[in-house]
Amino acid sequence: MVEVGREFILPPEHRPKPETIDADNIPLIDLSERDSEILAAEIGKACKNWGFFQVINHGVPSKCREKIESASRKFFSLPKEEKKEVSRDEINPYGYYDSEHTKNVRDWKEILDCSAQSSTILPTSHLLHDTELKEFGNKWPTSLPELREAVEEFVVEVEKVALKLVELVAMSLGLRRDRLNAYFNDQSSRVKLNYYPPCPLPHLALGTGRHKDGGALTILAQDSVGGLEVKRQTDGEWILVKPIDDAYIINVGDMIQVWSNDKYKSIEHRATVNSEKERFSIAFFFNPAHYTWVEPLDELVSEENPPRYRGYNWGKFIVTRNRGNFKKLHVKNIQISDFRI
Ligand SMILES: O=C(O)CCC(=O)C(=O)O
Repeated sequence: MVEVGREFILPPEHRPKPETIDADNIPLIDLSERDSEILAAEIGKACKNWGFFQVINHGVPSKCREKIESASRKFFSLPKEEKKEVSRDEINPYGYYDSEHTKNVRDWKEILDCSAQSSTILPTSHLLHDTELKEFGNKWPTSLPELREAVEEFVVEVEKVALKLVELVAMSLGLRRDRLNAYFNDQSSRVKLNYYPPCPLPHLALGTGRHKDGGALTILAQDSVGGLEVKRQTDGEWILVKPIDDAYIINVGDMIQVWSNDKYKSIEHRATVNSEKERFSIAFFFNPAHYTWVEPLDELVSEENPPRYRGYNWGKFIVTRNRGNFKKLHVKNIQISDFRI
């Protein structure tokens, strides 16, 4: 039997409950609706009430999804030494890793992080006075060329959905449709393949600990096993996101929370594990360029509604967050609430 080390064990208040409560699913939005005003209103409502929704008829070909899901399964079933040949490290955030931490507790999972572009420029240090930048590329396993192909094809498709969603979010906030587009010209978007092996003590550990996403928005493909839970805003209960075939789960990231000056909230979520089945998910984090200065948008603040956040640099934010994912630190992970005025 596989041992669950102490580093995986959560404090009692953050352990998953044995039973999930019976609740409606998060909102489901059909992206084939042609009237963009109607769509924007639906999306605005979902962002406000849940910070999460699922989309169908999104335009990502199912073949593309099947290809990346199959390549991901093959990758994680490679021998450990082969996966370790493409490991990430403390500075380069792209590659394989089996010891990711969330809020200083180890997650029960293995991951492969990929730059969505052929390479991404990021700061090399979280320290504010250190201005060095470096271009980081992907590492691919030589025995699985289809993985690179699958990730690259997936990015092309999913990025179209991300841009469409960002435009609809802008419209829903009463902004020009393309108001947010330029932030993504030199994007630092990332694809993360998650593999959650069966866990003998699923009530004591999590596959991904509770967290909020730091970027603009996230697009997630989960398999049919299920495990993603979202914190319901009305009562703080953890709600299971029931898998829907070929749907994608969308969530508002911290950046939209800040841009919208709290009109939309980035919501805590987590992934539970189970003792019988392995689970896979694929996340696309839609992130802007490292040099992006994030602050409430001018159009959305006023004398009556003053900015609720001080501005911050995205590159430093994400590099600080990545540091906390890499290993257990003895300081609290950086949070958007640290920038609250
Ligand atoms: O696997 C999931 O359902 C959630 C994954 C997640 O939240 C993440 O990778 O940040």
